[in-house]
Amino acid sequence: MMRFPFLVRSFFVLMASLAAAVVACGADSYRVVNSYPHDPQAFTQGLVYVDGRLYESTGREGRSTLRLVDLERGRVRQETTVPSQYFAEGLTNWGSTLIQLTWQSHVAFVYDRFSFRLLRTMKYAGEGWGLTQDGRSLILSDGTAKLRFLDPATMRELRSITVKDHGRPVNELNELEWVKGEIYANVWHRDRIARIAPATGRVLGWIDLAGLLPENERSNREAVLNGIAYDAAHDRLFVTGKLWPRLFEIEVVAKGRK
Ligand SMILES: [Ca+2]
Repeated sequence: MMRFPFLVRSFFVLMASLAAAVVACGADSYRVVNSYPHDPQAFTQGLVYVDGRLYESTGREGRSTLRLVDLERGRVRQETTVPSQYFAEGLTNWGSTLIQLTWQSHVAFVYDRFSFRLLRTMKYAGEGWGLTQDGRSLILSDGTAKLRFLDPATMRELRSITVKDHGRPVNELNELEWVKGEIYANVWHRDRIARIAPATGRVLGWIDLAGLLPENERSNREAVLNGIAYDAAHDRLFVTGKLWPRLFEIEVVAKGRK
C-alpha cells in the first residue's frame, strides 16, 4: 500500500527537480571579450555607444554628470555637470542629441551630442530610471515592470508594455538597450539582463552575468550591474555597473532559447 504513494511522490520530486534544472539552464551565459578600466566613482545610470563614441550618465544629487568616455582607457574625455538638485538617470541618443532622464524630478535634459550644450528640457510623468530608443520612440523604465514608449519630441506616452516572465511581472527594470530588435534590461540588484519582446513585453530569455565582477571588487551594496550599450556597427555589447572599476565587452553564450 505504501509503494504507490512513494512512487507518486518520487515522480513529483523528480518533475520538480527537472523543472528547476530547466529554469536554471534556461538562462544564457557570457564570455568576456574585453575588459576596460571604468571610473570607480561613476554611479552609472545610463550607457550608450554611438558612432564610435561611448556616452555615460552618472547619478546621485550633486554628483550627476553626462560624459564622453574613452572606452580603452576609461578616461572622461568630455563632461558636463547636472545641476545639483537633480539625480541623473537613463541616457539615449536621438539624432544629433542626447536625452538624459532624472530620477524623481520629471525633467529630461536634451543636449547637443557633440558640444554637450543644453538645448532644452522636457517634462514627463512618473519616475525616470532607464532610457533607450527603437528609432521611432524613446523607451523608458521607471522601476516597475512597465516600459513606456514616448514621443522623442514631447515625451508624450504613445503606448506601454508590462514585462512578464512566464506570466509574472518583472519589477525594477533599470538600464535599457535596444539590441537587434529586442529590449535588453538589467534588473536592479540582480546580475541578470532580460531580453524583452518590444511588442508584447514577454521575456524571451535571460542573460546571467553572475561572477562578471567579483564580489570583492564591489565597493558597496549599491555597486550593482547597471549599464548596457550596444555598438550596432560592430555588433559589440558592453556592460558595466554603478561604481564598477571595469567595463566589459561580452559575448552572449546561448544555453537555451525559449
Ligand atoms: Ca543603454
